[in-house]
Amino acid sequence: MCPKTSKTTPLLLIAGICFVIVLVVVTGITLINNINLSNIIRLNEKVASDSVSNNENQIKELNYVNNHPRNIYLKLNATKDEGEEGEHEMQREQEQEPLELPKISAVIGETTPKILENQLKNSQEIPSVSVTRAPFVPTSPTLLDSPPLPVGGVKTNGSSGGLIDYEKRNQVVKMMEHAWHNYKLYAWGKNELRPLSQRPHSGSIFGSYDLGATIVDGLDTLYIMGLEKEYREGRDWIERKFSLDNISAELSVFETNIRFVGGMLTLYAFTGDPLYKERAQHIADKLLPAFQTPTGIPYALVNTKTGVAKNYGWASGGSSILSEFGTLHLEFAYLSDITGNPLYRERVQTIRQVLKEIEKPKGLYPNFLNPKTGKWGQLHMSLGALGDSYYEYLLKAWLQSGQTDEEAREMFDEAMLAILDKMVRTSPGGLTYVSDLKFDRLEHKMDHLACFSGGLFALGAATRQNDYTDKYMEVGKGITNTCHESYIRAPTQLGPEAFRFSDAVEARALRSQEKYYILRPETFESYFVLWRLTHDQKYRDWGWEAVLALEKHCRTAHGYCGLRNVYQQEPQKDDVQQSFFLAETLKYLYLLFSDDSVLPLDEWVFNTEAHPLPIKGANAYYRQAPVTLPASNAS
Ligand code: DMJ
Repeated sequence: MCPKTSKTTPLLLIAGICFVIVLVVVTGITLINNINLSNIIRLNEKVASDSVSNNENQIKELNYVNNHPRNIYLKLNATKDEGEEGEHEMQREQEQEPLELPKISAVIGETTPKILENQLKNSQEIPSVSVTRAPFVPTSPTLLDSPPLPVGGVKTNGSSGGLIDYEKRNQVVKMMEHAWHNYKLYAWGKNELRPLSQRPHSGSIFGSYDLGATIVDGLDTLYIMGLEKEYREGRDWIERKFSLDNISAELSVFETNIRFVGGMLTLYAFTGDPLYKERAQHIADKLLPAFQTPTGIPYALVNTKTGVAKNYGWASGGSSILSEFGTLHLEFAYLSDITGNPLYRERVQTIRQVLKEIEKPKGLYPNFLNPKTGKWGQLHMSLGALGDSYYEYLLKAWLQSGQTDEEAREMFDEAMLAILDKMVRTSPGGLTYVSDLKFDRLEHKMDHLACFSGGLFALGAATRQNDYTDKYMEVGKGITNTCHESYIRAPTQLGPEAFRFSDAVEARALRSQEKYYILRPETFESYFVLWRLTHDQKYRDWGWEAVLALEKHCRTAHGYCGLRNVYQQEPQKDDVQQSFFLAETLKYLYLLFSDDSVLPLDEWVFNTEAHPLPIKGANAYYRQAPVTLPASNAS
């Protein structure tokens, strides 16, 4: 027995091991498949359950169609126009431009509209598409008890302003649907989407928590585009899931303000839905501890649970950053007005006073300021990264106030004149650009971020007639043209993160870390503003070139990605669909092909994340509340 047993034992052992290996492999494969599958199923179920909403609430709280700005305009006009004629006008308008909810668009080549398909074949050629006259929509709702319109609103010239380019605008709507549906499928409730890997992206700017950044940032774009079903899903998620209570996230005060507070405020202005006002205040309250500094200049980061705030280690000896603490004014001022609590406005007014009184080297604002000492850090100045939206908010605070905040306009003009003198230059090839300034040395480089300033200069020119008006407009057009050049000098027709000017190159990135494009909106923002102000067809043509380039290079089967190098014919994609692609890029492109009555510039002012806020005294959506709460020193 013994010898027999000893012979068969190794065979049995080998057979046993083989069996176990096969079992492990088969189980593993099954598990992986199940995990992938169950992830998708779970996400779908989550989306579905998050979206289930009680019908009664929907009707009571959303009243989407009735509250849509376009329909309020129509209603107000119908009442104003008396009797049957007004009603017929309203009916005709609705017939001409139905609130169509197109189906999710598929990958290029499957359901791409003919117009786009043809043009993708030859993206240099901009075809002349017949442009239909837009239905008449009054641009100013009845102002009820509001004061009269301030003198000197945004003026437009030209005669083609009332036109919608339906085909191109519809294409932008389809892009929005593609971006949204894929976010919904693979990253619902998370911050952003990774389209290539079909999973969520957790960008560090949102901390490590699931704050639904794409939902909050993109929701007003859905609303403006009339994508009602998607809008409702987002609104329901905010109601059910969005809260900063009981989490210990370290949030960027700036990013949280422009995307989350800004997004909620716009939604409140559009709908009057108290949910958004409550959430905007909830978020802003979590940011308040960051303002507890000796100067009142806030820190960059704040912990939502402990209230502990701090600055970035890399920012010039513990400094706060100009573009961050200087880009809170619009949201905080408006929040005070709709809540009746002056505290928020007081906080940003303190920042304003510090910046007004401090000595400015050569009239310029350095990018870094120490919140403890109130002294400037490194003397680096920029209209791009670290500086940009501070200048934007000076002009826009004045506009938002109905042009009564004269201090803001003065500070804007002083700053822009210094920038014109010390930082704006013309290249040998005749391109206007804004350099960075480091101590006394010009760095002949312009960030993509600074491309918003084309629109900013033009908006400054259009809203006040003074000695600088012509210069502002000339520079605004020049910068916008230069940014367009930075796009068309790249084979992808999309612009790099930064571009340089030297004897050898113009409007071109030189360093590898400057060659990427992350779906940024700034150039299109300037096309939109310049289009509204001049009605020069070239801005729409440039915008359409961009749509074609985005479709060709950035679109994937599961959303939109940035590119690692715009100078390659077939660039690698970065696998991130930024929330600002939905909030800004697609919104500005949509508005570029809309007529002027959609968010007219003398009634709405866009925050730096493209969330439109109403202008006081000029816009019935301002929804000012009576002052009820005393300001408090505590935060
Ligand atoms: C956005 O978050 C805002 O436009 C901000 O002002 C700058 N950066 C991004 C878009 O590029």
